[in-house]
Amino acid sequence: MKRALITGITGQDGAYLAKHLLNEGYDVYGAARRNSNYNTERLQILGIEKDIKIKEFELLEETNIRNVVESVNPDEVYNLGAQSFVGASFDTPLYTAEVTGLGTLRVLEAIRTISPKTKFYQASSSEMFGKVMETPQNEETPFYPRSPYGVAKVYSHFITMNYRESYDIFGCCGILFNHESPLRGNEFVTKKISKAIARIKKGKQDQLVLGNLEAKRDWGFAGDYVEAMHLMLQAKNPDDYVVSTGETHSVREFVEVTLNHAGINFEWSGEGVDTVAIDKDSGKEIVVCSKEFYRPAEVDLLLGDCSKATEKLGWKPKTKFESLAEMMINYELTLN
Ligand code: NAP
Ligand code: F7E
Repeated sequence: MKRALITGITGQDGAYLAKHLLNEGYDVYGAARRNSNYNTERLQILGIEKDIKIKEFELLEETNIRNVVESVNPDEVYNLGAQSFVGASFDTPLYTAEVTGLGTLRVLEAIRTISPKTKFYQASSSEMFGKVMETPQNEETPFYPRSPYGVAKVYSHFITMNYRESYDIFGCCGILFNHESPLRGNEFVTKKISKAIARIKKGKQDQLVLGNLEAKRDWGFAGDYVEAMHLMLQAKNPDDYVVSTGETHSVREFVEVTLNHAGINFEWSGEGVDTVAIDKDSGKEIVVCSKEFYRPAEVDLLLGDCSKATEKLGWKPKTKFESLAEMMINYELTLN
């Protein structure tokens, strides 16, 4: 039985990856921060909480990381732990660099010195492309990050490549484009939209306040993407791969599809920060914009080319944009 250690087990991807690895017959260890409690809500929702062995873990603590790697002695480490919210990284740039950047190095150093045969997956991000140098973006596209988060991920990406080239560590970077699900954190825009629109539909909330509606993202389903993470560590040689859907849609389109699925009759009015969506039945402004949710520097357009992952790993996205939005709003509508 193979042993996997997942950092960030309590996050969206940690939960889906753990479920996938359990299905593949793995012994799964979850590395999690303990505040007063472990936050195992997503593992509970997927019904796998009891199948995961939790290890107390903090990406800022070198000794703790070493102890966890030594005690688990994993065949594979998936480093998903990070301060992953781009917006917050502008307010906490040093903390983000420590966790999302140097945290990766701490894990790699533990592997290099304690268990160099352990395979390592790094959660790289399309945010590294930032102000994109070409479209679509692939593994050869130069990076131009636009946030402290993106910069920290570029560091983690290159340090993983460097440990592969310097010490022969089996390290792979998955350059994953945005991926969403009903388990997405509440602050990310797709979850914020689906949650608020379901509440508006049920009469529990009046308005949804957003930032830049024109930003475009290549949005896929997290459940599909964790399969690519696993496949990367099963390949003969370590390498880096883009994981994406090959479609791009704006935040505005996500709002539109979600309102349509919720059965809300609406029309847009105004431009830029003055844009509003009006409920045609009630005449109320149900979506408005505010500068509060704009970022100091924006990533305007992301569109991935995952042909290398398809060709070399046999991976393909299964869930399209509309089905993803439908899955998310349906989940929210069924909640109380
Ligand atoms: P997420 O839901 O925000 O989960 C992040 C995880 O990291 C949580 O389990 C969190 O634990 C943990 N964590 C945060 N700070 C930590 C620290 N100091 N020490 C140990 N653990 C810490 O993120 P996700 O969407 O699942 O994404 C997984 C990874 O992929 C992240 O590295 C993210 O940056 C990257 N990524 C995500 C996407 C995407 O679209 N989802 C795309 C590309 C790359 P708590 O529960 O204790 O906060
Ligand atoms: O924003 C715009 C915002 O926060 C998407 C992380 O998983 O994917 C994620 O980063 C877009 C941006 O995701 C609001 O300005 C408008 O253009 O959902 P998001 P993100 O920044 O793309 C990458 C690949 C990661 O690696 C990250 O970890 O939506 N937007 N209005 C808004 N965004 C938010 N959050 N809230 C708004 O009100």
